[in-house]
Amino acid sequence: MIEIRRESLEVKAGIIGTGFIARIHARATRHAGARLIAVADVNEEAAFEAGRRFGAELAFGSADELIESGLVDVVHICTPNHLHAPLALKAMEAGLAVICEKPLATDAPTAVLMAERAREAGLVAAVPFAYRFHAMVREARARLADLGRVSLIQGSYLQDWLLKATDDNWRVDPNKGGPGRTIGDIGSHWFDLVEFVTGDRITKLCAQTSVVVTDRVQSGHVLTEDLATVQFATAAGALGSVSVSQVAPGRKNRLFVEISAATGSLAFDQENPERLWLGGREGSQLLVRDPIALAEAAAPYSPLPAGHPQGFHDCFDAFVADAYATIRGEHREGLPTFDDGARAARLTDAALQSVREGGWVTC
Ligand code: SOE
Repeated sequence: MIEIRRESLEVKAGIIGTGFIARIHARATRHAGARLIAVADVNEEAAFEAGRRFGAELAFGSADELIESGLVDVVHICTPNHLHAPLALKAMEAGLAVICEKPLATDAPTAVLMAERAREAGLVAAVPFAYRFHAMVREARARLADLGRVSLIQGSYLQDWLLKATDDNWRVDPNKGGPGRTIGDIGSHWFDLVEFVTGDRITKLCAQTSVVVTDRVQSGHVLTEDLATVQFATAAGALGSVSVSQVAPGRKNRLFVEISAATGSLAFDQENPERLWLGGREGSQLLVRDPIALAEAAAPYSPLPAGHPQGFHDCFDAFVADAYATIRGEHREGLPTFDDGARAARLTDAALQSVREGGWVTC
């Protein structure tokens, strides 16, 4: 018999926040073999209820108590956006690794400062651009490297959960969500994915935004955009465009990216993540996820055998597992860090500047 000494493997995690995404984080901590020590919320009762549901050991009535408890190695920040920066900075001051939801901050300079602090302190600081962890996204990244010069990058990220005037959320309020709602909340995922898969950088963009539901029953007059269209150009000379919307009837969480390169095209659809479209002049095919057919870089993100569909939970679990492996000192390719969070915040700021001033903005 060999004893498995869990203490040496276990990351001790705390979660700040109790909503939908906090639950996803909690599940991923357990999947990664971590100990979920505590959940914190301004409402102690809510922390207690969520803590019980998530399988945590303790509940705190404030984030500060958790950060200062000395009981955790890492905090997951799953609060409304305006609290990301103060809480992440405080946690890093306390020497903790941080996993902070996107957008990292509600403006780019603050996000850059957070990334600097993480680097100076030598702490693991990650942002859940979790869609990077779909096996077929890794496959697209590996294949694109052999397809020659990228000419066109296009797609969309469409949802409908804010379609009606009766739909509401703290994200609608610029004081809590930040000035760029749809761009920061979901456009950030799209931009991150495109820069990750292509290894290229958007260098200038031109954006338009629209508030479609001008007045909402709860939050009243709306100031943040329901949808945006963004045109852009990249350092390597590709052109692109993306539409993002939270008021597109029937679209729930459809992040779609299509990339045309010299000798082939690729298309990934987050709602259909088991397949990758491989476009070719001499014929196109749909590649179905199968660990034995995947690139070396993609196979580790395909834990289930072919025919056993993977999805959102799997990519989120893989993100958290890689973040924890990095905390243990291992290297994981493609972990989205605070630098990537700051990059997405910069693109959001550039899009808003473009709308304000009209025309192209370098970024
Ligand atoms: C709501 O738009 C939301 O939950 C985003 O905040 C997430 O980042 C995205 O993954 C799904 O949609």
